[in-house]
Parts: sequence; structure tokens; C-alpha cells
Amino acid sequence: MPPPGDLTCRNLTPRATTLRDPADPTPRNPMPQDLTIAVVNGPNLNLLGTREPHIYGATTLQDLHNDVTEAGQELGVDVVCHQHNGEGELVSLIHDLARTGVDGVIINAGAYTHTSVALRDALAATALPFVEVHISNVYRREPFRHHSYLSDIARGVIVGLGTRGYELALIALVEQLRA
Ligand code: DHK
Repeated sequence: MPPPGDLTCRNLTPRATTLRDPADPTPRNPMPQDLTIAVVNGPNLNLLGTREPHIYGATTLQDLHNDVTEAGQELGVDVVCHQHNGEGELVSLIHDLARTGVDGVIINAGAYTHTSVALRDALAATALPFVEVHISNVYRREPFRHHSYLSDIARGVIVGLGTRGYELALIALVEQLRA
């Protein structure tokens, strides 16, 4: 099983060194063919493949990263993949992604989805366009999984379509960013 941490799918050169001003109306992407999308996975998702496979499936995190990176190549975008178990690490990661000029984020915040005001604030503060993904259909599970601190500020939410949801989120986010 892979250790938690950053797993960069492609080598990238940071394109910006300052945090984006959320009030700045300038489009992020003067060159829409040059998008970079970050895939961010939260706690316990490093255990994919062995973790409750009847809920989360047999796909490992590495498989997921490979699949979404390949989907990015087909779309002509760079994909960078990260996974952290810590809430603070995820908050700092969101800051770093904004600072380095990532164009959008696909995030499965795992359990922090249901608990983390800090993560919500980080996404709101950076104004990064993001799609929230859940592998399982959280609405068929325990009531505490029905609330998300992220959904109302997300571009969209994909729930219950397995790891394929990440690729679908990528397609939709890229389409929106290029519009
Ligand atoms: C993943 C988790 O780790 C849970 O804490 C969420 C989500 C659901 C998923 O379905 O991907 O409740």
C-alpha cells in the first residue's frame, strides 16, 4: 500500500509565485490548452484497494492516479496527484496549489468533507475552481456522511460512481475552464 504523501503524476514547473486574489476577475487561463489540474485525496484514501473493497472497490490509489493522468493526457491537460491524511497538510496543499498556479482541483477530502471548516475556508480563500468527488454513494450510507462542508462552493459534485468519478470530474472541469 502506498504511503500517504504527494505523488506527482507529471513533472511540472510552477507557473506563478503569488496567491491569486479571489476578487481578481481576470480569467485564470489565457492559454486554455495549458491547464494543470490537481487531484487531491484525503485521509485513508491511500488504503484504496484494500480498504472496505465492498464500498470503495478494488482500484488502488496508484491505479486511480494512473487512470486520471491518462485521461488528462487525452484531454491535453497536466494532472498532478496528491494524497494526505492530515487536515493541516491538506489546507497547506491547497495554498501551495494556488500559489503555484494550478487551474483547478478535483478533491475527495474523505472524512474531512463532513467535518472540516478549515479545508472549506482554504478552498474559498484561494478561489480555486474545484469538483468534489466521492467514490461511494454517501447518501446511501450513514447520515453523518450526508453533509459536506465543500459542496455548496464546488463547481459540482460527483458521488457514488466509483473511481471513475475522478475522470468524469476531470472532463467536466476542463470543459468548464475552457469555456
Ligand atoms: C471517502 C471517505 O474516506 C469517507 O470518509 C467519505 C468518501 C466518503 C468516498 O466515498 O470516497 O464519507
